[in-house]
Amino acid sequence: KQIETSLRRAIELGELQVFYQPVVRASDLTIVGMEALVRWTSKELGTVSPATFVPVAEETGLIHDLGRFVVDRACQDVSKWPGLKMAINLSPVQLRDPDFATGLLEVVRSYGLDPSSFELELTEGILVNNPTIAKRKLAKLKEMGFTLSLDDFGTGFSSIGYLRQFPFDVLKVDRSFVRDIGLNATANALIQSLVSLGDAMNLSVIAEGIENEDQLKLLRLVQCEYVQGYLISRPIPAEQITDLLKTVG
Ligand code: G
Ligand code: G
Ligand code: MN
Ligand code: NA
Repeated sequence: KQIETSLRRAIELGELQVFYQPVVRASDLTIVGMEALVRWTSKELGTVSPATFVPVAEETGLIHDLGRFVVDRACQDVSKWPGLKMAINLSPVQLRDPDFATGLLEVVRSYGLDPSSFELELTEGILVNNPTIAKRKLAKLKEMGFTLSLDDFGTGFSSIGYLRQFPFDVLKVDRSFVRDIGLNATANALIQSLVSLGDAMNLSVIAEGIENEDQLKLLRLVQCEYVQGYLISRPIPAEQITDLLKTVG
């Protein structure tokens, strides 16, 4: 309740921030895009993790305003970095709004941007309740030109056959699989399988949460195309992304 009250005010006062974490090509580490991640430093509560306040926002309906804030910020910032793809996390609750897709398209256009600059990250949770409706909504977003990515891949319980019915473009392999790289042969084989699976389904694959060189080495070996993680960069404010782009060219 305390979180709800503070969060409501934080959204109104613009107390939230959006950080960005680069996504790079595994082979040469060139930056191809970034993921927008909301951050909150509350006057009363200090730093609150999105893992804590996003669920509260979902329960209270504040996620709609929060999501709108993130999209606005992401639009303003991506304009500074032409050619880079902006990934935005969507909550299933946002997608439940029947006007969500139309509204999102309007916002993106109002900044003079094209939907093809955006990748919408969804988790399997979005598919479980009403797959028929979910399929229709995803198809609509895709038709508008948004790229769709399946986040936290490998942690859900959907079958591969089931996932194939949805129009995803990108698989984001969950960081739990990356964390286990090098622990044993099974963990390495598993990562390889997930990357192959993405290839077989004609999807781009991004491995999340890479923290060390050994993980990067294995991901290159199994020809995972894109990676993201603390080894490359933590999520950072927009100004630091701009600096980073200057130094790497
Ligand atoms: O950035 P961090 O690892 O602390 O994020 C924790 C969780 O919060 C992750 O599951 C992430 O997807 C989620 N999250 C971060 N930013 C957003 C956002 O803007 N919208 C939604 N819906 N979830 C977010
Ligand atoms: O659920 P989602 O994949 O959107 O969550 C992304 C979260 O993962 C963000 O909160 C981000 O801060 C976190 N993250 C990004 N890179 C790393 C990493 O290398 N290690 C760990 N432990 N977390 C990471
Ligand atoms: Mn994500
Ligand atoms: Na993830």
